[in-house]
Amino acid sequence: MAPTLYMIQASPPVRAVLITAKAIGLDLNQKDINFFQDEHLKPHFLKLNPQHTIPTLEDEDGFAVWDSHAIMTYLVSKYAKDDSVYPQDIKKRAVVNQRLFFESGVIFFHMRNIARSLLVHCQNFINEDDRDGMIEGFGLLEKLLEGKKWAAGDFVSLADYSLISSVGTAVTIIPVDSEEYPNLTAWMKRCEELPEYAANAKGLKEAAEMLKLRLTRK
Ligand SMILES: N[C@@H](CCC(=O)N[C@@H](CS)C(=O)NCC(=O)O)C(=O)O
Repeated sequence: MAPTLYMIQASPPVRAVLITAKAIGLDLNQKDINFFQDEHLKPHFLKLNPQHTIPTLEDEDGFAVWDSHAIMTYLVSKYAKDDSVYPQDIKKRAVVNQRLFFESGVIFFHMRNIARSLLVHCQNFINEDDRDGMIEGFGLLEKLLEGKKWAAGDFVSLADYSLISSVGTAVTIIPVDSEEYPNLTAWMKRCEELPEYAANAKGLKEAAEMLKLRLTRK
């Protein structure tokens, strides 16, 4: 039976998992969680994931795991035909992992703060600290990409899937100048051309529309 992914399309970490599943040719049973009705806080969901975050994955025998990075590495380890997007080679894997933790601790940290302030607290502006933090994150990624085609080097990996889901969302409201960030801009374009990127498109559009709508509210 296909693993079940509890999700909403607009969420960047959900989209990172969807890109991964598409890349490895895995069908997921996609189950929408209604945030606006607090479905993630209902007992049946809390039993699966007491941290009440999406994405959450449920696989056979009631096995549950959450956090997109943990889900992505689990799915590849269990279901992928080869290790290309998450190499067994210890050093290559260490670099992929570093980028995944960078996404989690730096880029998504700021993206989540921004999304919360706009969508949960109904602000119509981005807090200066969050904007500065995100811009600093863009700058670090620009440096990480120096001389590299992909986030972890010369191969497409889970690092690209994770980073493009949140960076691609962030730039819809904090645009980056291609002259100031040439590596970042070229990398985003390369990611958009990957066939598996299609799994990101619908949710990205939804997220961008929601965020921009809040920013234009009086
Ligand atoms: N680091 C986590 C972040 C997950 C996360 O914060 N998801 C948000 C939606 S984008 C969420 O579930 N928020 C609801 C909550 O925290 O109660 C991941 O990569 O999965």
